Amino acid sequence: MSLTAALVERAAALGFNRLGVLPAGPARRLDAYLRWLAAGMHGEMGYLARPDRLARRRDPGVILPGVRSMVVAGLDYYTADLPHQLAADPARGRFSNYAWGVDYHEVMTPRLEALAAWLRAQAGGETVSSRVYVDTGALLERDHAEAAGLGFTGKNTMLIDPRRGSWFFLGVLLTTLPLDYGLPAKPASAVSPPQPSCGTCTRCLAACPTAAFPAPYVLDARRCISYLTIELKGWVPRELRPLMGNWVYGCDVCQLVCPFNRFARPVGETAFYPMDWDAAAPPLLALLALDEAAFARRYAGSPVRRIKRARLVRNACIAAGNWGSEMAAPALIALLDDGEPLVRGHAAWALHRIGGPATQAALSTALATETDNDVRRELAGG
Ligand code: B12
Ligand code: SF4
Ligand code: SF4
Repeated sequence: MSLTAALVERAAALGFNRLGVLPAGPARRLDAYLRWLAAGMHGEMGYLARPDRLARRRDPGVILPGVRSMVVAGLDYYTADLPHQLAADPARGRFSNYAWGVDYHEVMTPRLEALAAWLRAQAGGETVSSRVYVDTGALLERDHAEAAGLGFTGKNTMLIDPRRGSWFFLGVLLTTLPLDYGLPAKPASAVSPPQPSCGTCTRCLAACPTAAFPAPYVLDARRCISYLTIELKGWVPRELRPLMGNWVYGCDVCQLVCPFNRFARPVGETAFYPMDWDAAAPPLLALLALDEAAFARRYAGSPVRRIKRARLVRNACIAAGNWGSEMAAPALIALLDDGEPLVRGHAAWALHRIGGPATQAALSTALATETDNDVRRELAGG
């Protein structure tokens, strides 16, 4: 058996659902990436535009001198559909599927490292260097994954496996070893419409709650709920808050509507299953009541811990404002005294949405003592 065929078997034994191998080189659609950056669509994710990172995206040899091959692995995470009555319940906050269980970085990275160690061991006495990345590398993972034959790029910018949909993570292993390349990387000019493709479908573009797609295959991250709830550290633009519904961590709408995801099968990987439905869509009142200790306990090992308590409660305040129920008012009024201005300000916004004499009185009382100008603006409703 060739080394590459054995590698594919080894990856499957480690639990990966798909694997592709290609010669190391720049991403084929680097131009699209540069246009995206030039338009500012990366928002505050400044690391994506750093010149040293761009140099790496142009040439993976900057990341790993002497790199010959890229191994791209996919790991499925679809477990189940959230029952409709929970998904549509505005009293609950929704978490994106990928955050229902254990942090995928912690599941995938050790497996990629094990794959790299196995490859090194196969090389006999030869010195082999390698690097593994899940998300964090200066690499356009979806572009390389498409070139490696793992799927096609959808109009929602997701990499889609035509047989199983898009509910899978990607990871990349760079190695100085030469391998057999079943699907050689093609120059950008050769990327005529990939087969299969979205065809005439435009469901994701129409369904996006914040109209984040200025064109097919282009996502303006600044409008994407995933960016707003996870990556954006500060104030969520006021005009977007009403459009965010009850999403409090990520968003799955452009995948949920995609017909290719009808083919998704629940994974055997237990790490990605939610403990219970409250892990996927907890009551907003429970999220609003989280203090630092409860947050740390509840989200240990979950990707959610990355955004820390203040950002999650900020997101829950927005969802509570969209719920608009007086039932949320006492918890939101209590948050007007929170230590974090971000939380106080978004709680004030939610209380304005709820309205009523009691909330008005609480907002006026808080305004009398509030010193932070951003929070004062929210309390005043301006
Ligand atoms: C920054 C980032 C984000 C940003 C920006 C997303 C975006 N679409 O650009 C935000 C925070 C919004 C985000 C959201 C999500 N992300 Co994200 N994200 C990343 C990250 C770190 C970089 C992506 C990037 O460089 N974007 C810049 C754009 C320009 O590049 P691109 O997305 O690859 O877009 C390509 C296409 O648009 C294509 N293209 C352009 N024009 C044309 C024209 C045609 C005809 C065609 C065919 C293609 C095409 O070329 C572009 C360049 O390759 C990657 C990990 C990585 N290192 O690659 C994960 C990654 C893309 N994210 C991932 C996931 C799971 C998500 C979410 C589903 C999470 C969630 N549920 O909230 C959402 C999905 C939103 C969406 N529809 O993309 C997975 C995707 C797996 C997959 N099967 O595709 C990745 C690969 C992480 C991982 N390791 O698994 N993400
Ligand atoms: S993840 Fe949600 S907000 Fe972001 S592009 Fe998809 S549908 Fe729009
Ligand atoms: S919903 Fe339709 S247009 Fe969007 S990615 Fe899926 S197939 Fe393509």
